[in-house]
Formats: sequence, structure tokens, C-alpha cells
Amino acid sequence: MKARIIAEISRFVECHQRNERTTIRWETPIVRCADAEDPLFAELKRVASQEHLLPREMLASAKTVVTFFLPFDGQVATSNIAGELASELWVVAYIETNTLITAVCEHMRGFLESSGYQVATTPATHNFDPQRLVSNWSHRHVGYIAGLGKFGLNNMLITERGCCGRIGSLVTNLRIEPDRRSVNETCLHVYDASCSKCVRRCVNAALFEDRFDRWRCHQMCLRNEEHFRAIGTADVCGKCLVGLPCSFTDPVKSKASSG
Ligand code: B12
Ligand code: SF4
Ligand code: SF4
Repeated sequence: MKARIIAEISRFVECHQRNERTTIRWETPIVRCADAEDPLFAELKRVASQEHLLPREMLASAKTVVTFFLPFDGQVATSNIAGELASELWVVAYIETNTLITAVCEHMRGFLESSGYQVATTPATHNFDPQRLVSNWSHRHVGYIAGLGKFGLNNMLITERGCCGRIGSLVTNLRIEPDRRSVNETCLHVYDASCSKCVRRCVNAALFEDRFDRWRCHQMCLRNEEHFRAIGTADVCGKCLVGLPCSFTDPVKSKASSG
């Protein structure tokens, strides 16, 4: 069943970009599963937020959390390197990927419900407390638990296809074999302190080696939202994700295999 779920998500993403004639393209999704009873979920009340939900608070009969990373096509990330404001393509990628994540979740709901299983979903974003800028369902923490990637100095979950992309997740009562979390780090700073390029790329003094100022980051995202209002709602920036060793790949793996 796991292979069918992975194939179904990949097939859906491929069909979506063809049928909806999206502006941006996505590479093959990475899909990973976690046991809904993994003890790390309970840790999220401490590590992320006291209000963070357990899978069974999303769906009483939860057995598995399915997480997926939708990597942007290289052009999207490259377009966002220059300048202080986000590129128009980055803005479009944000809007189109949020739509795609909702569509993937709805498609998988239909797919699983037709076999008698239940599904609970939550949007890709805008599901956060505007006062604290914290969500009660953190896709990247959930992705971390499922083995989708590891946290980088830029705060992003860095997967085997890098960090330039977006994450979705859903909870189901279908039992699926959980993936194993790799012990290997994916950020060069965490691995051997050989990099901090993302910090130097920050355009609003929000990201430092020892702290992240989410308020200053949000301020920059809102500036872009205002500037690109004609395109849609896009509180984005992402300068600390692009033009980096971790944009498209796991740089620690690349370093280890080249050295
Ligand atoms: C609120 C929010 C914001 C806010 C507040 C910042 C924030 N909290 O991260 C604002 C608007 C500023 C923001 C900005 C951005 N965001 Co945002 N945001 C979210 C949202 C909705 C919730 C995040 C949240 O509440 N997390 C819980 C809090 C407590 O944790 P945290 O802030 O993530 O910080 C944790 C990590 O740093 C972690 N950590 C660091 N090292 C380690 C090591 C270990 C072992 C562990 C366990 C944890 C850990 O510890 C911190 C506390 O637990 C999520 C969508 C979602 N629902 O998940 C997207 C999301 C996190 N954002 C995303 C992105 C891409 C961005 C931007 C690049 C904007 C853009 N699209 O252009 C910037 C990047 C800023 C940055 N460098 O962090 C993506 C991340 C994708 C990825 N590859 O990881 C997400 C997952 C959206 C998605 N569906 O893909 N965001
Ligand atoms: S740019 Fe370097 S330090 Fe920053 S997240 Fe990527 S690998 Fe880590
Ligand atoms: S998203 Fe922009 S403002 Fe926020 S930390 Fe990254 S570069 Fe800085």
C-alpha cells in the first residue's frame, strides 16, 4: 500500500501540472510516513508549541502521518537569488504550491476513503496564530519525525532534494510501515560548521547563527505580500533558501561522497 500511496501522490502532481497548466514545475515529490504513535509527536508540545496537536487529536483513529515535500523546479529558486524583494516566480510558486498541496490532500482523501479509511488534513500555511506566528500543526516538525529531512541553520527542513519546495501532510487510519529517520544531518553548519551562507543572504536582519527573529522575517514577508498584491496573497521572501549548497540537494551527502 505504501508504494501505491507514493505512486499516487507522484502521479497526481504530474497530472496537476499538465492539466492545470501551472506556471511553475515541480520535481518528483518525496513522500515519508510516520507512526501516529511515534513518541516524538508528544515532544512537539514542548519543542514546537503547547497547542501543537497530536495525530490522534487530528483524527481519533490515527495510525499514520503521511508527509510530502514538493521540490520546486530549479528555475523558481534561481529566479529568487537577485534583489531584495522576492521574484515574481517565487510568489507564483508559493501560491500554486499551496493550491497543489490542498489538491494532493483532497485527492488522497478520496483515494483512501474509497478503500474505507479516514483522513484528516490541514492547509499548507496560514494555519498559524497571528500573534505568536506559530502553528498548532508544524509540517516541518512532522516531516522531521517521518524522516523527510533535518533542520538547517536557515530553519528549513533540508531534504535529499534540498529545501526549495513546500511541505504538506495528512493523517490517516490506514496503517503504513513508518520510514526510518536517518541519523545523518543535512546542513553543513550542523554537520561541521563549514557553512553559514544562509545567514549572509538574509535581507532583513532576521536570521543569525544563534537566533531567528520571526517578527523581522514576517515584516519582510508582508512587504512582499503588499508589493505583489495584484498576483494574490503571498507573504513570502525565501532569500535564505536560494543560491545555497542546500537549495537543491543534501550538501552533507554531496560532501561525503566527493571527499
Ligand atoms: C508561521 C510560519 C511562518 C512565520 C513565522 C516563522 C516560523 N515560525 O517559522 C513567517 C511568516 C515569518 C514564516 C516565514 C517563512 N516561511 Co513559513 N511557515 C510558518 C508555518 C505556517 C508554521 C511554522 C510553525 O509554527 N512552526 C512551529 C514553530 C514553533 O517552530 P519553528 O518556528 O518552525 O522553529 C523551529 C525550528 O527552527 C526548529 N529546529 C531548528 N533546529 C532543530 C533541530 C531539531 C532536532 C528539531 C526537532 C527542531 C529544530 O526548532 C524551532 C522550534 O521548535 C509553516 C506551515 C506549517 N503549518 O507548518 C510555514 C513554513 C514553515 N514556512 C515555510 C517557508 C518556505 C517560509 C519562508 C521561506 C517564506 C517563503 N515561502 O518565501 C520564510 C522562511 C523563514 C525562515 N528562515 O524560517 C515552509 C518551510 C519549508 C521547508 N523546506 O522547511 C513551511 C513549512 C510552509 C510549507 N507548507 O511548506 N513562516
Ligand atoms: S546555507 Fe549552509 S548553513 Fe545555511 S542551511 Fe544551507 S547548508 Fe546549512
Ligand atoms: S525569509 Fe527573508 S527575511 Fe526571513 S529569514 Fe529568510 S531572508 Fe531573512
